[in-house]
Amino acid sequence: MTVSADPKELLELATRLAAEAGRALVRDRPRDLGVASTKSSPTDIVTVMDQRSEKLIIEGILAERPDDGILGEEGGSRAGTSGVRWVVDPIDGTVNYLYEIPMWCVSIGVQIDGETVAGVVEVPMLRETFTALRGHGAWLNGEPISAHSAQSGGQPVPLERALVATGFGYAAQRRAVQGRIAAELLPLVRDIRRAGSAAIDLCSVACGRVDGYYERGTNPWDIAAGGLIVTEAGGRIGGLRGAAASVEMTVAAAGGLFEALCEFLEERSADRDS
Ligand code: LIP
Repeated sequence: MTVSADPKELLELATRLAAEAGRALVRDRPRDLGVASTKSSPTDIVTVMDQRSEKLIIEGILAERPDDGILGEEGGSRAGTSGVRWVVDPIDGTVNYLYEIPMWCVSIGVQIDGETVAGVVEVPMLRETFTALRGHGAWLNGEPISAHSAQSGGQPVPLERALVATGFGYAAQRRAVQGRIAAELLPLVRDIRRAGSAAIDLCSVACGRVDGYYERGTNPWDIAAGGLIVTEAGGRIGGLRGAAASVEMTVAAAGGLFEALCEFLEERSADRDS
């Protein structure tokens, strides 16, 4: 059952907590930051700052909304009774954060009865805050954004002129397959970019910094906020063969290119690890 929840108020809380976590991640980063633990492989890392960021965000949520549910990347998940669920990636782009590469962010999506209604992606090193409210649009630092690339005058971008972002998993077998697929795509498109954060890649689609994005292996916390930002900026997000975006495959682009990217990936069964 959903108690009264105003998406605008949820977005305001999410944005405030993402900004607070972002400031702490910059201010409190130990100079000797190391790897606190690993997950799916020795290179799938967690730092103490991922854990502190998630703790700060969850404590801030529950202080104001104690009955909400939470899905957190670093284990801070809990069931709720309000119908509102917060989907939290305390640092998306953890490897970039560890190596002091600026392309990392805090991503918070907010769902009511399973539908994402608000999202924020906070990119502290770029001083950029991407937000979206279902049915009301998407913004970068408060200014409206569009997935229709400025470079193409708002026209659909053909595959051969597309700047495409992607990412790779942590398991060697999957990376070998992903590398082969990226190698086949490379001569067919303008170029490829690999930023290291799915949430930032999705925001880049939403504001026309890349024309499309695809990745196999994204988690719900990687794409919850960025997926809403894409659709509210007029883009499309989904999986292959008409499926929803999922860990199997996430594709995002403006119309026209979205279908062409999906066709390329479907022809190569890119949603498999063999
Ligand atoms: C990252 C994803 C990115 C993927 C990276 C990594 P993390 O999430 O956002 O798309 O390519 O390998 O998984 O692990 O930094 O939270």
